[in-house]
Amino acid sequence: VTVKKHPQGLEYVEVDTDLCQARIFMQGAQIDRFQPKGQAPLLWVSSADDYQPGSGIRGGIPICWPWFGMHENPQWPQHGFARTRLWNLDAVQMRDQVVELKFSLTISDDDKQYWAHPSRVELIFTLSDSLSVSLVNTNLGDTPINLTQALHTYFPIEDIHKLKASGFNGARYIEFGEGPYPQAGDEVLFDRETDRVYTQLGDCQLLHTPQGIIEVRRDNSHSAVLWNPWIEKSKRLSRFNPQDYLTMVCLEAANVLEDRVELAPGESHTLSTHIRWLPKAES
Ligand code: TA6
Repeated sequence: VTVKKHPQGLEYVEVDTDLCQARIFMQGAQIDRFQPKGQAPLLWVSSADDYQPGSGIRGGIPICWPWFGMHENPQWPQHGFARTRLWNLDAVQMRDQVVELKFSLTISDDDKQYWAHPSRVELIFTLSDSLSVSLVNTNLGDTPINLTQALHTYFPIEDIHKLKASGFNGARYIEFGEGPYPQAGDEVLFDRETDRVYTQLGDCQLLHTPQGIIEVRRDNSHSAVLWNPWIEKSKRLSRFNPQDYLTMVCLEAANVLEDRVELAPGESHTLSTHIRWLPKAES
């Protein structure tokens, strides 16, 4: 585990063990690389990203906190402010080639316009041949805290036309922020812009690619976002190539809508996502 500086100035922690390679930037505590040894990368990053400080990296796992999406105040940044702030690296532990990194964000005075609650927010990465990320909120004040959040994970897939996502049975979803909350089927195929917020969602979804399955599990989350910008929106996105939509999909562990986080004084909440690769059984 070493701390390095990217040519564009951002500092990052590099992990290289017998089990995996990974890279996590101090800005946003944003992981942009995770690759189990001998396997393909499990996170996607756009080659159009210039790693300029001040905006989240287009890929890996940007943190949406302390709100998901647009705030009711349209002047406030989409997906909150945590992903553009410098987080502190508080602890590094390694046991049997498994690395755990703990980051925390201190709310600075100019953030108090957005977030005036005495609280602690931490991000814990557990890196082995799979990837676990936990977002821990603790209410240190004497008034209730109410927030929405997401681990906005970008996954690499070979071809969006061949991707099947499954595990949505029984959930309800809204598309592009509008109702009417249709009941979801188990599987999703992609042939257009997809921007769905699922609620009442089971804790495991699968991304079926020709080479194998990416398994995505969530703890303490009953909501998730499934997103592919498709052709037109791809042209409007920053740090994104027009063809990028063909090889990526976002499946985001979330606490949004009625699944938002409400913390009484002294209470904590941990949102986790667990990502692992299941190779196609050697046929
Ligand atoms: O999670 C889906 C989404 O809300 C999309 O609507 C799109 O805005 C995406 O997030 C990316 O947002 P960003 O602010 O990172 O460009």
